[in-house]
Amino acid sequence: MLDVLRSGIFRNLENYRSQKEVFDMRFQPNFRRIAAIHDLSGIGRTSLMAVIPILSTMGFNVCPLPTAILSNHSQYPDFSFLDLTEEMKKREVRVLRVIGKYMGSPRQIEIVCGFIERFRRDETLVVVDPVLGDNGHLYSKMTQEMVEQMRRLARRADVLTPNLTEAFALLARPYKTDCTTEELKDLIAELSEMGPDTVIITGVPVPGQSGLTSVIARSKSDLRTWKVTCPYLPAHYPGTGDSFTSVITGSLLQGDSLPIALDRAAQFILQGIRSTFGYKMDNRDGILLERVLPNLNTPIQAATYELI
Ligand code: PXL
Repeated sequence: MLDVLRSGIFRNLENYRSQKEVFDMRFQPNFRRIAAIHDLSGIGRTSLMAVIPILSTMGFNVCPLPTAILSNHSQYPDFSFLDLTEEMKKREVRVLRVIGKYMGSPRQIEIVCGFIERFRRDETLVVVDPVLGDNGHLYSKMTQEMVEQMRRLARRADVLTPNLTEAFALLARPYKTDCTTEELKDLIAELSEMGPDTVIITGVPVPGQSGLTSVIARSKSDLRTWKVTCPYLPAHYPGTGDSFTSVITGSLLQGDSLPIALDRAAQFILQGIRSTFGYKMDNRDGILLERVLPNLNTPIQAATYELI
C-alpha cells in the first residue's frame, strides 16, 4: 500500500495529510469511484460500454458522465447521435478519479478541463486518452482547433495514453513509424514535459517485425522507459483503445507498477482479440469483452516487459 503512496498517484499528499489519514481513506467505499467521461454507443463495445464493465470487474464504482449518446459507434454506416454538451455543463459529480476520452468538440474539451480543475484533489488520478487519429492521419472530423484543445487537456493529465499518431500530433511533429529507441524516448520525454506524470504510447511498430507491435511508457517520477511487445493481429476492432486505457487505469489504481499495468492491459487486449478472431463476426461489433472480463481477476501469467 505504501508503494501506492510513493508512486506519484498521491502527489504531494504527505504535505498536508498524515499517512494514517490517507491509509484510512483508501478503505472508504467512495474512494474507489471513477468518473468516466465518454460517449455511450449502444452497439459495438466502445467507450462507456467498454469502460464500465472493465472497471466494474476490477472493483471500481464507475460514474459515467456521457458526452453523447449514439445508437451505435460511428464506424457503422448509420447512427443516431444525441449531443450532451449542454447537459454536461449541468452535472455535478463528486469523484476521486477521472478517466476521459472521445470528446467530440472543442467545447466539450473545455468543459472537461473546467471539470478537472473543479474536482481535482491530491488523490485524484486524471487519465486522458487523447483521441485524434490513427495510422498517421487525423480522424476526419478532427480540426486544428480540436488538436489545440486536446493539448490543453493533455497538460492536465496524470496519465496520457496516445497512440503514435496522436503522440506526434500533440507535439505538432510529422508522423513517422521508423523511430529509433532514442527518438521514442525523446518523444515520451517531450510529452511528459507538457504535464503528465506518466505517458504511455500505444501502437509503436517494431522495426523489421510486421507481426509485432509494442507499447512504451515512462513516468517522470521514475525515468525508466518500459516496453511491452505483443503479436500484431491483422484485424481492426473498434474500442480496443478504450479497453486498453481502462485496464491501465484499474491496474494502476489497484497499486500495480507501470510495467505490470502495461502487461496486464496488453495481455487483456490480446486475449479479447484472440477470443473473437476465430468467429466469423462483424469486426465492428468489437471484441467479445464478456468472454474475457473474468481474466481481469486472475493473476498475470507471465510479465514480458523490458527496459529500453
Ligand atoms: O474509441 C472508439 C469509439 C468511441 N466512440 C465512438 C466511436 C469509436 C470508434 O469508432 O465511433 C462514437
